Amino acid sequence: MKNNCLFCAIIAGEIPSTKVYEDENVFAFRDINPQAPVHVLVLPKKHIACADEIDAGNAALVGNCFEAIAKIARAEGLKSGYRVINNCGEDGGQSVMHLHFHLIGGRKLGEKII
Ligand code: DGP
Repeated sequence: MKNNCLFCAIIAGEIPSTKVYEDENVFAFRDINPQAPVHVLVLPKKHIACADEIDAGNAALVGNCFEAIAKIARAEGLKSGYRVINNCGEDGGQSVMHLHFHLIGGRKLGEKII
């Protein structure tokens, strides 16, 4: 756990959240400002600041996150698809510096950057 990290505090239960999934390595909760009917943040419990810090020593946790994403998507009934987004760093628009994946779905998603 990193001091002054909002998402570490949420994982520790110090700040309330609407949890949708938890296992040994992964925590997931509903975004406070949902952009779609389903908008869940999926993150490794271990503090990794951003995608730029992924390396051979922690990459398995990213795989764990994507395993969780598939489970959550099924549990949320996202049968016809969804989008997974990661914002990295200042230019990428990341506002909370604890690696997280936005799982968004529940409606036909509009504009795509790519
Ligand atoms: P990003 O901009 O990619 O770093 O996404 C951060 C997301 O975190 C943003 O969509 C809003 C969400 N968020 C920020 N603070 C809180 C909070 O206290 N609780 C919850 N549930 N979500 C939060």
